[in-house]
Amino acid sequence: MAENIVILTGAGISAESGIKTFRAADGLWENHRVEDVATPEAFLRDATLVQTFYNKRREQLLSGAIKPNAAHQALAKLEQAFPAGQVLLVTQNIDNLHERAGSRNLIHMHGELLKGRCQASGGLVEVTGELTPTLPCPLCGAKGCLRPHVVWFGEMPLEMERIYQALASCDRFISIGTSGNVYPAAGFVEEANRHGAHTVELNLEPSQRLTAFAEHKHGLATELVPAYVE
Ligand code: BJW
Repeated sequence: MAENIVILTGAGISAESGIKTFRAADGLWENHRVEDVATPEAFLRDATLVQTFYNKRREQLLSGAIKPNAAHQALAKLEQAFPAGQVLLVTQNIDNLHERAGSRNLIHMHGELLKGRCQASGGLVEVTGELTPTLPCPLCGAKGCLRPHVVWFGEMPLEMERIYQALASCDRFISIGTSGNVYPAAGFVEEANRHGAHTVELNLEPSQRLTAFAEHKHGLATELVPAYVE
């Protein structure tokens, strides 16, 4: 098939692997809305609270209980079935389940939980333990300089130029497991439509952006995704 495909994934694809989504009724984190924790202002106000939020999620991801599911695996297989570069996977998720399933042409537009960023140099380091406000940064030596390598509200998501280039030349855009609440990702469907792509939503329930998609199917990612891509 001579097709260029862009796939956008959100928290819903990792839900059946045991990672909570953000906006489900029980998606609150110790009574905080993600909008109140995932901001640079929250980090300035209370770095310990924000670091603890990410430390707990990192610990869960590394616990061994969280594994890629059939939806992650189906997307990795899809990429392998196409010539290199024709399938681009853009994830809003900061977990590492797509790469563990075997996806390689992958952009983490909201960052990665297993990386820390030096606030002085912008350099990245692998993180497999806890970040704390007193931990010395291995890059610059300053205490508490490392922040989670994640994109908070008000910050620019990563690799946007590459994503918009891919959207401009794709034949098919598939959005999986995302509520369509958070921009710029929620606007990718319009961008793909504008360039003539066929647009598809696969989600548990109709998303905020439902009417923008040419096709939509609703149900569990582990059932919908393998059935759609295989
Ligand atoms: C299943 C399932 C199963 C469940 N199977 N499905 C108005 C217009 C445009 C923009 C804005 C605006 N007002 C404000 C903004 C900007 C803001 C924004 O969008 N705010 C909205 C709240 C309105 N956006 C930003 O600030 C972004 N940056 C930006 O715009 O920069 C521009 C800029 C310009 C100039 C200067 C500077 C900047 C940055 C957004 C960063 C988002 N970060 C987070 C946290 C990242 C780290 C972390 O993980 O902690 O990213 S917030 C959180 O939401 C996380 C997610 O990636 C993101 C999206 O959530 P997602 O994945 O959709 O999850 P849910 O829970 O919402 O939905 C899950 C879905 O799955 C549901 O629909 C379920 O039904 C489904 N599901 N189980 C299939 N088994």
